[in-house]
Amino acid sequence: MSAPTAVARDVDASAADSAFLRDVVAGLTARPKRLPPKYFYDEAGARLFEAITALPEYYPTRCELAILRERAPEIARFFPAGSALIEFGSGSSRKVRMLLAAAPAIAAYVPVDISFEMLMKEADGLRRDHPGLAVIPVAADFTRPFSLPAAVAGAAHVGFFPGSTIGNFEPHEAASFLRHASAMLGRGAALIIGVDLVKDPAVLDAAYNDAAGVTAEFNLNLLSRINRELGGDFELANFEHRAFYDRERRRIEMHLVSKKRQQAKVAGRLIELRAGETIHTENSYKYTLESFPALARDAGWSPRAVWTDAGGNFSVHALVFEGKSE
Ligand code: AVJ
Repeated sequence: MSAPTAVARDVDASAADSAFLRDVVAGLTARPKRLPPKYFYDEAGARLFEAITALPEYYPTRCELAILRERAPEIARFFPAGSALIEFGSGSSRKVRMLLAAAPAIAAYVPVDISFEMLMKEADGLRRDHPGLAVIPVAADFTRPFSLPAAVAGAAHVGFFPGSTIGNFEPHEAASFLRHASAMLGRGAALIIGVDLVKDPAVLDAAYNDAAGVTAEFNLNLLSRINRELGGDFELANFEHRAFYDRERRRIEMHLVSKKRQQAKVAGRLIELRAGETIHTENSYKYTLESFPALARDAGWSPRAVWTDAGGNFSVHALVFEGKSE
């Protein structure tokens, strides 16, 4: 397969801008106030997230990388010769590189991400390091249905969704994402997916309340982004980061807490906050080695394998879509 250079750009810049504006206005005028976590990742946010992954308290990235490194040959058995690997929310290509190194049979790599700049940069590097691989980036919001490039229509499809990004979805949204993914990848497809595990709440707490304050900066950057891109006037010093584990819901919640009664303007709209009122910016659901496969099964996938790190902190699952007759 030759390496196409064309890029499918599902989200044009202005459509993406207006979705951001719409979601911000809807979230800040709702009760309780909320903002979707997918907007954390502008350029500054993506950089801050990379810094989070290197923090001593933030175990998920290190644990997942260890699993991928050690288990790549076993994972590679799910990649048929000539298959296309589709990564949802590719960001930096560190993780996929471990799979590509162990699976020379992969013919095409389709990274899907909202950050166009990141996609282009990473694609160049991968083409250089894997001259035989067709790298076909798609700039799209993978939380909504999008179409696969025509160039991989005939290939076997394997999805890759690392990082426990699925933890950002409500369980019912996670199930509908998995159903969309099976419809898009098609009968016989596999999905390799990283899922963070339920564990000692103190460990979870520390991972989202790091001593260096990088997670706080990452959370607050959402308000900076609103200021920059939507002409907001949030005073960052008037907000603080809060993250805690809810044992019943098995999720980390992140909030921005208003330190005092205040007002802010966003796109000409007045937003009022009480002292102590919070903006809920993220949920990060944790699963068990039973609860995630059960969710996947309900969404039509057959769990085939699961790998964890030595400490049992993180899991990587292999699911197969056998495609029941409709
Ligand atoms: C990228 C969604 C997996 O939930 O751990 C890290 C994002 N938020 N620190 C996570 C995040 C705060 C991360 N995910």
